[in-house]
Amino acid sequence: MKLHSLISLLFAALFFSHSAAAGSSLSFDGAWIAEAPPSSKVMAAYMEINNSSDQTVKVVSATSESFKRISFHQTKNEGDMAKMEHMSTLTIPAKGKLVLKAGSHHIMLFNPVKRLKAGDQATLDLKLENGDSIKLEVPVKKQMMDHSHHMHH
Ligand SMILES: [Cu+2]
Repeated sequence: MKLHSLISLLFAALFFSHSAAAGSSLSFDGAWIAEAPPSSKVMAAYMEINNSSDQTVKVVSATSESFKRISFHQTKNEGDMAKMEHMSTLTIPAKGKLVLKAGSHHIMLFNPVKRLKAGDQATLDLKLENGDSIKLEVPVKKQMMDHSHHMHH
């Protein structure tokens, strides 16, 4: 990692340590990444995103040094089958919130660069439609037993 990116990472970590993005109306509560079995090529991130502004805010992409690829999904139930649908954006309504949780909207994290276990952290870079970007430090936690498991293959 180059020094300037390290510095900006540290700066962002300080700046966003209260989970509020400067210049943005979004706040992030209870963000976590579910620990996955060692063989797993995919993990999921959950959080609640609140939008205090009068305008809809869209997250258009996400990247991380910890994962090769990130996309946004929504789980839909069709009979007994839970199907994941790709979403091009995470859309947070004006004066509203978007809840990312198991069985619903989530951030899908593909191909971890190294195994992430409970207690580890990953940095997610979220890019907004207006060009702003937000860095989130997200802790990895053990998945609760009652969470439906991700079927991705
Ligand atoms: Cu998914």
